[in-house]
Amino acid sequence: MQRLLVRPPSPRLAEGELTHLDRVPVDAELAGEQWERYVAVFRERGWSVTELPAADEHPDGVFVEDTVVVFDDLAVITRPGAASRRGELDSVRPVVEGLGLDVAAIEAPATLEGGDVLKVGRVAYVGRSSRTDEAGIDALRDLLAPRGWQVVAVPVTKVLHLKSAVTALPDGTVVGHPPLVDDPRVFERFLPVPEPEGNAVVVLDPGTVLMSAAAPRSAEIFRERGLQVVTTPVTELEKLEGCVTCLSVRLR
Ligand code: CIR
Repeated sequence: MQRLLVRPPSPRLAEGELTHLDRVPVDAELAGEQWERYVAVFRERGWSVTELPAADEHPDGVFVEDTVVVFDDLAVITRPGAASRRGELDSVRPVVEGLGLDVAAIEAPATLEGGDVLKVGRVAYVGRSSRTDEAGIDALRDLLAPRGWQVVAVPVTKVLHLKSAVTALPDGTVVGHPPLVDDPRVFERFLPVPEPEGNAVVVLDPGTVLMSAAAPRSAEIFRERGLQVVTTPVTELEKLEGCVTCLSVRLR
């Protein structure tokens, strides 16, 4: 069964962390509507949705992808590099344990955020970013090597997370907007897209991807490759350096 983990946006979303973008006004009500529409895309396709308890005191709590990464039956609770985000973990662990997964954690002082982890086949590309450090990458490698995963560290200096720069299509082709990608040559296959919001795709099924409504030319490129493309507006989340991937954890 396909399961989605999400958390509703906090009314304090506008106070979330910003690293590469300037703060602009955020419409919290519109953010809530956009989040509902995002979740509905999955529900309509038969995904089971597990809602984490609201954590309104954590402005960035909606970006749940950063707090847990799942590899087969193993859930790795992360340790965010942003100290303001560590309190989000308290409500993640019990929910993940309730799903019957093995649970491991990145331990202090190492840091790792899920937005830095891009899975392509049995390879986990991990961004060495302002949020994920070498110790976090090593800890993930120690957890994953016995389970047949390869961990490949890649530099991230131009955006917040690795997945703010690149994600992968169902066939494993990595897509990204070149000005935001440190080194596209680390990926076996790389497809450039013309819009910054076009780099973020969520695989809904082997023939369908979900992406931001803000990247119509990138969507057209994916359609020309034979993919169905579902788009949804996430403007208010993009203002906080979020995107379609970071709003959920997908369990398949
Ligand atoms: C942060 O800076 O932590 C949030 N404002 C945005 C997190 C986005 N997460 C992601 O791309 N995985």
